[in-house]
Amino acid sequence: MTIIVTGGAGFIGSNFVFHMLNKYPDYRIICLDCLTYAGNLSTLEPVMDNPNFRFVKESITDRAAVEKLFEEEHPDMVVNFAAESHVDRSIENPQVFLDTNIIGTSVLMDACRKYGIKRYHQVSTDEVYGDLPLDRPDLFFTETTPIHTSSPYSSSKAGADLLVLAYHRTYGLPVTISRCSNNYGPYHFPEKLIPLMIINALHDKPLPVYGEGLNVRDWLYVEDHCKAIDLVIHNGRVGEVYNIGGHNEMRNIDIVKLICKELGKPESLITYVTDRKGHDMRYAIDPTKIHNELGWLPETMFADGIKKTIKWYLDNESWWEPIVSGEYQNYYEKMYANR
Ligand code: NAD
Ligand code: TDX
Repeated sequence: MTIIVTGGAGFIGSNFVFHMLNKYPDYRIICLDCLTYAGNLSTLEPVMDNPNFRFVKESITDRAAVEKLFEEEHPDMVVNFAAESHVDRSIENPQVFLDTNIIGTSVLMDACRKYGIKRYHQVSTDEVYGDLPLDRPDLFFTETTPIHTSSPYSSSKAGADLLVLAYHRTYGLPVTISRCSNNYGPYHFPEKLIPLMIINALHDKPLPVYGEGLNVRDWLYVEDHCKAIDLVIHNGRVGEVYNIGGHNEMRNIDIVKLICKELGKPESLITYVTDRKGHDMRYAIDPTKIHNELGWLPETMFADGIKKTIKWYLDNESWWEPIVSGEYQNYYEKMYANR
């Protein structure tokens, strides 16, 4: 089995590469990643010398490069993680989100049509369903909840999902889609809530909470997401969407307070800043379908996962320090200067 994993130098993709190489020693895993600001080759260092692993630095939007890779490797599957993934960046500059997330997806699927594929899997997000009101804790996203996006990021992901389903119906491409809630864990880029708060707290810097911090996210430990995708690509039904989430809803402010407590830092570091434009209030996944059909259940409780994650950031400063001290610093100044 040969699998192209796009975006494998990013947060979830790299965790998925490790999971697959560990679990299937006879699989060949090809990581296709153009290394944007969010891609980090040092993350993949532990597997670079593995004979079953190959890294290819190309963009999923580059048709010629993608076709060349298909000709060389004859993949059985493509699992597409490659994306622009940060909502705040999409509000500043939507264009690259459309290029990568929509056009890139179509380029990959065109290659799958041209060369043949057993499975094309699209890694999508619960954000395509929009948000839920805070006063209706009884409501959850199911696979039939209408697409109703809020940000350029989620709109680009929704556009890609619709294209994937259209390629299935029109061309019979054997596709699956998974829509997951917020992930956390090792190798999470420090522009996202949890790693940003951990690293700021370690530096005794202000902890910028958007609005009142009451927005709710449904957090899933990244390994549980990888296991779910593994099940979907092997046993999921072609043409189907699977929601992935762990009923682990938390308010942002409670997460930030928990991080302060775990690190022994004062809550006085918390600073309320101008809210994100179009900020989604609550995400909450109903994972009944993947549980009933594929037997998936999350294994890591948030209380344990957040401790493991904080410990990972404490133990792996050499991974995040170059990010925080380099170009990302310019981004940080720009995004938070006038908030
Ligand atoms: P990330 O930003 O950490 O990583 C994205 C990776 O894609 C990087 O390695 C980057 O270099 C690569 N990439 C970007 N543009 C590319 C291109 N044109 N060609 C090749 N590679 C390119 O993202 P992540 O958080 O790991 O998310 C991975 C996927 O999972 C995304 O599709 C995202 O929408 C989805 N998702 C993420 C979450 C979450 O909580 N992080 C939740 C649900 C779904
Ligand atoms: O500094 C911050 N302060 C803050 O209050 C940041 C970076 C975020 N927040 C809030 C905004 C959100 O309500 O925390 C919450 C989580 O924010 P992000 O980490 O940016 O994640 P989110 O916008 O929920 O999107 C994430 O989950 C779904 C991923 O980035 C997406 O790629 C995924 O599809």
